[in-house]
Amino acid sequence: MSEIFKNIPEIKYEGKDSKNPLAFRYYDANRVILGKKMSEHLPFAMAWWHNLCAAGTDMFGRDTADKSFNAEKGTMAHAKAKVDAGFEFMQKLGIKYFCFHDVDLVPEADDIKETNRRLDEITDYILEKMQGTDIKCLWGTANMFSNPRFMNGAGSTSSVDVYCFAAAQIKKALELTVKLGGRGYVFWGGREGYETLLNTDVKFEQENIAALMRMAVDYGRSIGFTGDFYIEPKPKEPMRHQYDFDAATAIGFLRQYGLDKDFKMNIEANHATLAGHTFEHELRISAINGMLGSIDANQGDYLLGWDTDEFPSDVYSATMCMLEVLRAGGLTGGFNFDAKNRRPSNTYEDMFYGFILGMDTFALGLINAAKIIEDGRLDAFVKQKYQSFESPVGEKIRSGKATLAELAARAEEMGAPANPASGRQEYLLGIVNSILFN
Ligand code: XUL
Ligand code: CO
Repeated sequence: MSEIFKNIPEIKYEGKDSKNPLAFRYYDANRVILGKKMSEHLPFAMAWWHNLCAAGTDMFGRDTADKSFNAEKGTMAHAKAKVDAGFEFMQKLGIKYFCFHDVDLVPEADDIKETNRRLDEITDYILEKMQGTDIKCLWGTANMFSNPRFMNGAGSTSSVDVYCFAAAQIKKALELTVKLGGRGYVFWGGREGYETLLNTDVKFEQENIAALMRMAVDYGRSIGFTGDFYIEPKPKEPMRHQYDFDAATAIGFLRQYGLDKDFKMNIEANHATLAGHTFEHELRISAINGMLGSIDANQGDYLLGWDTDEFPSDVYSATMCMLEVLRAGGLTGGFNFDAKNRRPSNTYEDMFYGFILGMDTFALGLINAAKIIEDGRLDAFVKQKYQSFESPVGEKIRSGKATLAELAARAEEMGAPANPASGRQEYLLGIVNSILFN
């Protein structure tokens, strides 16, 4: 098999002073931080769709990049060329995981039996390529949003036939995920939402989505899938209202339908900001509910109201993310670069620059977050902020033993309480800056 990225060497760590564009300045796989190697803290993944499929087409113009990898697009030869390109790419960067949608792997045929045959063939080929490497699948998923049949949704569709088709795709994608050793299985509800209540029965649709997820869990467990199912929340785009608006909404939904034991969140940075939250807010909400599973590592543009899927470069945001991840004890999933090059960044080198940028940004985030934890001032401040609850009445409240009447009696006896102590936000932000830019 011939090399595809001929001019690109293996990307190595060269340290912060390196001017070599094809080297890491901060991501040093073997460097130990808080007792674990960077590569263990940061299980990075390549998104098949952006990296090997998307070539720059947008609403106003066609492809700018060549992702044919020397094969004719739309053929199985091209599907295999993408596997070759993907493995060469991951190996040159030291990436150990990939994520896929069914239709990223092969061209979809008119007959699902033929599509599934193609999927069997390509995953046999991927398995072959995996041998002798330590590359594995992070998660798989079924694309239930691109084909026109899903215009009214998949689990939320008005057509029972489309619902069955979605079930067939999930069944196959689960089998492939198991075959490729996947850690997780994702539901991103791209079309699971609505444009107007005038034509929508929200309760009916949500019940059907939950039923489909329940069937997916039952089937997954029956074929030996022991990983996590994930919901990837997103508030809007493509739909005006999406049911998995944010982590809190998705967690409430999972609890309502008894799916919370099998599911966790796959939090995407750009989806968080579209929901009007910070990335770290979504991570915190997931973590405190025991549902922080995996991360789609990208970033949005604060000036634009849609999902731009940029490679992460915001070190501050990555630091806040890694603080949440470290405090949660790590991820059972990983960091999937659900990110694409900007349309004019259209060469093979740019594909590597995107990943080098993202990996270095998260390495810096990890280094900084570890320093913030070791410094201890932020944690100490938060602990001390709630200290008044360590009193006898505070402990009674915390252990659920207090009554409203008893607290009211205490308040009446006490008179007006003093204002709580300062929140010291500017002081704390200063600490973060001093640690980041020492
Ligand atoms: C879309 C998105 C998807 C999911 C997988 O915004 O993030 O690519 O990650 O379907
Ligand atoms: Co995503």
